Amino acid sequence: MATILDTITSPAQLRGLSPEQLEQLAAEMRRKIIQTVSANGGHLAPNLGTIELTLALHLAFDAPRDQIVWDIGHQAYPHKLVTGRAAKFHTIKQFGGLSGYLRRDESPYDAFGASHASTSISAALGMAVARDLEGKDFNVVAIIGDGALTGGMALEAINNAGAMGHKLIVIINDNDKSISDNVGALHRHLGNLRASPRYRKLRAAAKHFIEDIPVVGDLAAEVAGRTQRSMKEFVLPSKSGVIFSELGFTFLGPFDGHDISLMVDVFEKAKQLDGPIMIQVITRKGKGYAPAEQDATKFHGPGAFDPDTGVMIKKVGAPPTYSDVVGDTLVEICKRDRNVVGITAAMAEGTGLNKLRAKVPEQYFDQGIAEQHSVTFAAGMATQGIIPVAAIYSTFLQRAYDQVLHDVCVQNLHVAFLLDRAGLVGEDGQTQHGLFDIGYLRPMPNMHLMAPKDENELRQMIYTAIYGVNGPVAVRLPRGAGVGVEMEQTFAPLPIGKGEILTDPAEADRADVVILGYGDMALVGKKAADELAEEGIRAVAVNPRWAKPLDEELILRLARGTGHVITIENHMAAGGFGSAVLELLNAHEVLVPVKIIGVKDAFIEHGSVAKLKELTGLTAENVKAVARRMVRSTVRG
Ligand SMILES: Cc1ncc(C[n+]2csc(CCOP(=O)(O)OP(=O)(O)O)c2C)c(N)n1
Repeated sequence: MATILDTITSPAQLRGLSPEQLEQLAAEMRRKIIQTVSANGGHLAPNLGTIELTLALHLAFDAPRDQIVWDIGHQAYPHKLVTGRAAKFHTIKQFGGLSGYLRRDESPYDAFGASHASTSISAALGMAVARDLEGKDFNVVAIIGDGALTGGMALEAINNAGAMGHKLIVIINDNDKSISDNVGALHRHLGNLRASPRYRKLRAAAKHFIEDIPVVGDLAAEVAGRTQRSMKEFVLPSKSGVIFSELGFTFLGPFDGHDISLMVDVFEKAKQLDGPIMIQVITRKGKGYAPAEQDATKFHGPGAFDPDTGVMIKKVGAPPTYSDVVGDTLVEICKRDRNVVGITAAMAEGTGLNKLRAKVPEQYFDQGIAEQHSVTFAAGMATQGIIPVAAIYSTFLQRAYDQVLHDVCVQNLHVAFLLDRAGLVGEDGQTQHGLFDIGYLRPMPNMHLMAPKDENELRQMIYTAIYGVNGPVAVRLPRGAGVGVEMEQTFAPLPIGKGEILTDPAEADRADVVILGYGDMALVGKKAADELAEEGIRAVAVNPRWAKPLDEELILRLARGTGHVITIENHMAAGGFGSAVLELLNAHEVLVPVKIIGVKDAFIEHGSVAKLKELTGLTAENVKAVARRMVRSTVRG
């Protein structure tokens, strides 16, 4: 049977629906999101919480003329569903399909692209100021979660917007959660606003208040006639006691973010007010799907699951993930050494640090979605003799470039970074691939860089980063499961700047080509070398372990001996491991052909990691093809 959702190709159509039809549409959207995410994986709980908010936004505002700016965009599936993308929704996050986030090149309704947190208010303020400069007249609305509000950029933008005074509507989608429980004093403040007796009193007085708010036309009377439930949710714009009011915003709320007509009234009212306006709406993460309501953290961004039971579909017997190894190793080390601490920027589950939170909570710190602060906080701890281990996704550490450089590296402080999700991450696409970290960290003096070939080596590298290095050090690790090797029980620090030969070392100096596969590409290089041997091409495969310092002695020797060098890395070709090798050969005037295999100068789309590796040439097949081309004329034996 055709659904209402099937008929919606533009948000303007929503205005023709009755309140009952809107409720039905919300239910259909919920079903669609649960069905799709249970099959594809994706963000679930955040999207189930924003369905009514989205409908109200598109009823009250006239997108794409009015600019609707979602922070992060992981909660914008409902927005996709009502902006002409319902028919393609089943392709979300799949190769060639819809993005899991918002993109200006995907839809005119996506006013600003994102996936990294806390950008919405800055972007919206920029739009509002541009609008006023050009003498135009449209609304700009930013929707930001209480979690994303912990990011420094959001606070910088509020500071700026409150003083500039331009008309701008900021909606706080307050569900009391980040991925884990939210943290911070501002979060406590929002909680107090929700609970304060002052607001309860104001709710009771809402009727008078609504009549008093100056609005255009007959809206006040119409609003006053609505149900008691809607009425009591209205509260006065506060003049004091609310931090955002003190900073120059008109503050409205809190309101029930699942009450469509109430929110439409509030947004209509906000349209009539001047200057920066902030509206707190309360939503429930996972709304309408019991397993997600009960465990919003688990259902924040699940893989495939059974929609009837909420049970995750897991591969049985899969090796531990690299993040699991981070968590287990840190627990082991922190238990025996009170000087070591783990730091996360709101990514306890993603980085494995939730294990540390559970087992050694006094040596665990969640600083919120605040990578810059987390890094300098770590630097401060390091000045006092603590060894901080900051576990941050490669893509999110991009935020803290200067903090790593200025606060950690210049002062040569011993901070260990564990860069999770380094390399291609797959379905999260463009903005989330960890393809830039070697490039941004390698030029920094004092920095040490490592990447493991497997999960056991990761364990030893974490130990080495903590006890074997005295200064800034970063270990990059890929997304997902390890390769299934045996885990050594004892720790042994790895020598700094020393790689290992993976093929027969006795044959290394007689080889035709050396393949240097960095990190998770080491075993790809080894596979290629083994298969090339069957074709009569002698290749020596090396696991370099370190991108900085390089194993200069080994690389120079093998480059000179073989006369052909191939490097491969799960990273941009520009500025990465291969570039380091080229710089080394250049410095020593070793003029041999070098082929760097890495990601070319483009942002990589979403799709499975395997598919993306194939597309970018990060495969043994490609290494073999390159090796054949390079050494064909010199094959011996
Ligand atoms: C800079 C940055 N760090 C970390 C993340 C990972 N991340 C994605 S969603 C999320 C939680 C956001 O919480 P909130 O804004 O409250 O939205 P909710 O999911 O609760 O709706 C985090 C930490 C990110 N997107 N960007």
